[in-house]
Amino acid sequence: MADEVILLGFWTSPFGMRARIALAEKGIEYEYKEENLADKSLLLLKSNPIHKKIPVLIHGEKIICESLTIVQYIDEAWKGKSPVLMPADPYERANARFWADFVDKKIYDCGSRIWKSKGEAQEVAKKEFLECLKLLEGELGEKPYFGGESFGYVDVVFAPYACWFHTDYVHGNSIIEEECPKLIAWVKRCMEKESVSKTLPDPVKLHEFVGGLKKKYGVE
Ligand code: GS8
Repeated sequence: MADEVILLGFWTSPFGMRARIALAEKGIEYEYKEENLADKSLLLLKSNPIHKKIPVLIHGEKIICESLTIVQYIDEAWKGKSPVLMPADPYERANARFWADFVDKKIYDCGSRIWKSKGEAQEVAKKEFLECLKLLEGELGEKPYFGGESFGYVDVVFAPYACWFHTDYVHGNSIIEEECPKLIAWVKRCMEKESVSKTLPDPVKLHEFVGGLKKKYGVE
């Protein structure tokens, strides 16, 4: 019998969504356990004692933490299952890891700073966010996906942020559509994939959730 697969996640987490998209792409059956991050389960605390964060992938006796590591693990542990997410060529693999790291270092941070701030600070964060998107659009170029002809590792890593682009807490206008049309076309292409559309939360619910956080942080 195949080892049981369990994923610990939280619905608004782009990190958890990466793991879900990768599992869906590979067609792997798993049990999804939604965590209450305000009252973490013993399973989460025991399986990720270092960071105590989701996502955590449990594959039989094996525990894998950190979303980028999880996506690469899924690709390698189920190597025989298509699609293969990582490029075969070492240089292309290095490039994919570079852009995944860029998404990780810049997008979450800038995006969060937009809703956590007001006034001038918020304008600075919005500008920075747009600059990051433009750089990503440059890397995408004329390709349909970051992975080239097919949806790959960087697509899995970046696609969870697609639900942020159309919400007012990020921009409040259509500036991203005007400035990054190729990226928006990529978002639409990703959303046509079931692995993405079934994983990403409803933007309206996400908006409400962020509204609640803004109140909590006193930035409304
Ligand atoms: C980040 C995971 C993370 O921040 C990854 O997996 O890539 N580098 C990690 N998880 C958050 C939820 S998303 O905001 C989390 O679990 N937070 C709980 C906490 O900080 O207590």
